[in-house]
Amino acid sequence: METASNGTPASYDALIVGAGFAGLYQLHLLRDRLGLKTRVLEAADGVGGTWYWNRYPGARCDSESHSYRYFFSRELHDSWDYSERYPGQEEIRAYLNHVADHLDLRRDIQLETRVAAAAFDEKTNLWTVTTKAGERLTCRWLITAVGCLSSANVPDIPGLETFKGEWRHTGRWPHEGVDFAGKRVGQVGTGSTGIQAAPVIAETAKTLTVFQRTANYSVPARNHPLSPERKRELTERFEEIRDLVRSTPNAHPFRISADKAAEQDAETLAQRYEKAWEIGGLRFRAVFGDLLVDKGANDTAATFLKGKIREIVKDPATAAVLSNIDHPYAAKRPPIDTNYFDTFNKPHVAVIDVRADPIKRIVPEGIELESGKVHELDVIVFATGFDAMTGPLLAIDFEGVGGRRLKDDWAAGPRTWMGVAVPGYPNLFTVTGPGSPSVLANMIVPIEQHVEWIADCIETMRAEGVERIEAEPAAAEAWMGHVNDAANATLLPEAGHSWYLGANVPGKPRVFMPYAGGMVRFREICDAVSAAGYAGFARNRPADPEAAPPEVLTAMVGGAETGAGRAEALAQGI
Ligand code: N01
Repeated sequence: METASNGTPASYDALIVGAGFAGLYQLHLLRDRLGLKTRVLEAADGVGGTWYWNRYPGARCDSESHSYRYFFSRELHDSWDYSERYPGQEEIRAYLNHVADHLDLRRDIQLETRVAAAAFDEKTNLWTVTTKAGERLTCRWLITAVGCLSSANVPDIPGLETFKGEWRHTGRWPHEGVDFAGKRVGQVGTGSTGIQAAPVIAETAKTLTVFQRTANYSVPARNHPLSPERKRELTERFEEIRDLVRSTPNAHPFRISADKAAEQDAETLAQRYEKAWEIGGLRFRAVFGDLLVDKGANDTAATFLKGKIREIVKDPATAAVLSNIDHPYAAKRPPIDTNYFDTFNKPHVAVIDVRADPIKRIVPEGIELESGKVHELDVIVFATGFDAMTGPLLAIDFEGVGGRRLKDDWAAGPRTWMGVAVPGYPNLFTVTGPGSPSVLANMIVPIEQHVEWIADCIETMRAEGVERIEAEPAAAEAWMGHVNDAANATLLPEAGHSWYLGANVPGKPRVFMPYAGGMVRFREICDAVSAAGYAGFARNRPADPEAAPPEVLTAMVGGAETGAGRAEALAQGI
């Protein structure tokens, strides 16, 4: 590999930050299809992105394995089999290592390289990227593939530094694992991660105490090994599965029913929910089409799921704490589990309601609550989530035109054009940035779509001699307005403590960040924008603060039209 020498930054056509699903595919397209001199900069010492870092007990993907893989190449597809209905962390990491080898990507990936800053030079239209180690590299095109959930959120609880035991965050889990045998373990957090981790931690811990602030729904995953016949069938049906995930709003390999819960009688509801519970997984969400737009409809699912908790958990007081859920089903990302609620039937497992008696501080012996009660612990596991979507981008000090800083520009919330471009930061592309469907969809599908759209855009700019492309401010304004409308047409904002809104990080602006209008609609909008000559982008000139929002967007998302029909259409992504 080339390195900087004599103080002159090494120069590239394109630099990509991150070697997860997005970064690997972006490298392949830019290097192997466009012929660009490209390098990936990755903080970790291996590829895998989120699947490199999240090695906590029970880490497994909630998307089914036949949909959680690249679809751009039949040959690549046929070179790999997953072994279970849902792929585990180790297996996904092995898959991504396989991809890196299969496509000969490693020679252009620079590991153990954390990007600290990036500055755009208006004279040359080049970015200069500075790594934490002080290396400088320049490029024309800068692509962030940093993931949505990669900045660990360790809560600022006073006294953590005094704790005598060991503490860990699930998103920064040590490679050698954590030995819970004979230990008193406290777990803070009951999101998707905590719900996966608790049953596995309980297998070896002496005691497990789960500190729950917000009770959560969960549906059994019903994971199982895939038989050789099933694997063969999934390989043979590649095209069908690919077309299905690309044609459904949430990019999962199943369709959302058009039936409405609100129109069913009690018996039908019970039958349909019971069947969906038996099938398990995120498919539960798709059993009726109105669950996320109609509170009455949602209540029927919520009542069923709370009833299941009370059925499974034997101790009524424990069941009451676990089922005391304050938000509509799936308004927060719905977890799926393996034996989560049943774990609380074990005599050495307990749940503590820290909304009723909040965590006051951490003391050398463990966790102290406001009531003065101290839970003595040897290990604390923080399953407390991430500074989602904006966190990984703001961890880089981006300097755009005229010395502007991204952290200032986004002080009141992120501003992007379609989640992929930011006004004031030319030639920067953000794969699954804020305003993209990303986390509301099966991530692989938006990732492939963004990466391909970005490669097509760069290819077109090069063919047309464009050295600078920048989102117009009005396009970003209009887009964020549409992102907001799409969220407000659903019940999603009703979970006021959700990370979709940034509410889990104290001081973070409350802005609904992912695009809830659906992956199908999103793809159509992106395609229309490029077909219209990259509408909403200034090319070879500074952005125009007076420019109108792109007509193509206004035409596709409508004006001030409101009402149930529009709400339902906007909510098709859920
Ligand atoms: O994080 P979360 P996560 N005191 O933010 C609690 C993806 N994922 O890591 O709700 C006490 O959802 C917090 O409580 P509250 C998936 O998209 C995917 O679980 O803020 N508690 C909550 O219970 C998911 O949504 C997969 O009141 C505190 C928990 O910690 C996303 O990652 C698997 C606290 C955090 O839940 C994030 O999930 C796992 C405090 N100070 C995750 N601070 C797969 O598909 C926070 N909490 C594999």
